[in-house]
Amino acid sequence: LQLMHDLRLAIERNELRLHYQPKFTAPSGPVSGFEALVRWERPGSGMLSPAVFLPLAEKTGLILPMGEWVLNEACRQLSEWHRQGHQEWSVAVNLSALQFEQPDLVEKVVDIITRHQIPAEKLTLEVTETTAMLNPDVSVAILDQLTDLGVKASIDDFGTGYSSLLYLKRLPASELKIDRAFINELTTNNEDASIVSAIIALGQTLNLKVVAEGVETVEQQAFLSRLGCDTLQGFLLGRPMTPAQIGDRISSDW
Ligand code: G
Ligand code: G
Ligand code: NA
Ligand code: MN
Repeated sequence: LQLMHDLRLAIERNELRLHYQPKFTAPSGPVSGFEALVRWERPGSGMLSPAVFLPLAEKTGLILPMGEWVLNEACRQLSEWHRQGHQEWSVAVNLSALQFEQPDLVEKVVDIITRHQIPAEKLTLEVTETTAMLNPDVSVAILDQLTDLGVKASIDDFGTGYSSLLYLKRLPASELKIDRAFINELTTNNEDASIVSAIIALGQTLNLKVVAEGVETVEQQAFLSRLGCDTLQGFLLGRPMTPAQIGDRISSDW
């Protein structure tokens, strides 16, 4: 309960932070963009992971103001990177189910990309497969509106939900993100290898870019690239980091 009280104040007290994890064009770059991942710098508790506070934020509805803060801050950061010359970079923001179905989502997105003057196609909204399939007809309608703006949609944690392929075909998404669970043992488990190659083939058939998350070894990197996976993300290539750390990487190896 104290946590809930503090979380309510975290936004106005400016205690939320975004870390950014790079996404690389397979096999080995360049960086195509970053996924924004929220953290809470709670006084006395250090940097809290979203695993600790997101469930509470969702249950209490605090995810709505928090999610709006995340979207705005990620777009602000992207506009800064664009001004620094990285116009090819995009940013991806995770949306919870409640956020995805809030009636004024599209209005808020328009507002924020206009405020920061970022090209709509440089913003990706990640929704999990489970969220997208909760109310598939509603999801199609929301994604249609976002796609009309030029914003991209990514189906996150793909393979862990219950997708109807009929709906997947109708969903105006531009990206499938293969869940980390299938990447872990990709190079040692034949079943995982088959599933991953089937997802990549499905993505190609449906004209979706395929992203693999949780890439931790060079063997996984090579395997995924050989199968035609478009984008790689994971600790091997880059951990979630602060904008300052990203600045250091730019001047050394990106
Ligand atoms: O960032 P990891 O570093 O710990 O993230 C843990 C989980 O929290 C992941 O499932 C991630 O998708 C989710 N997450 C991180 N940031 C956000 C956010 O801003 N909004 C939502 N809805 N989920 C997020
Ligand atoms: O998919 P989600 O949005 O659920 O993923 C974000 C979470 O994944 C964050 O907690 C991030 O720290 C974690 N993550 C990112 N790359 C890797 C990786 O290579 N290995 C593992 N185990 N976790 C990762
Ligand atoms: Na995600
Ligand atoms: Mn994921």
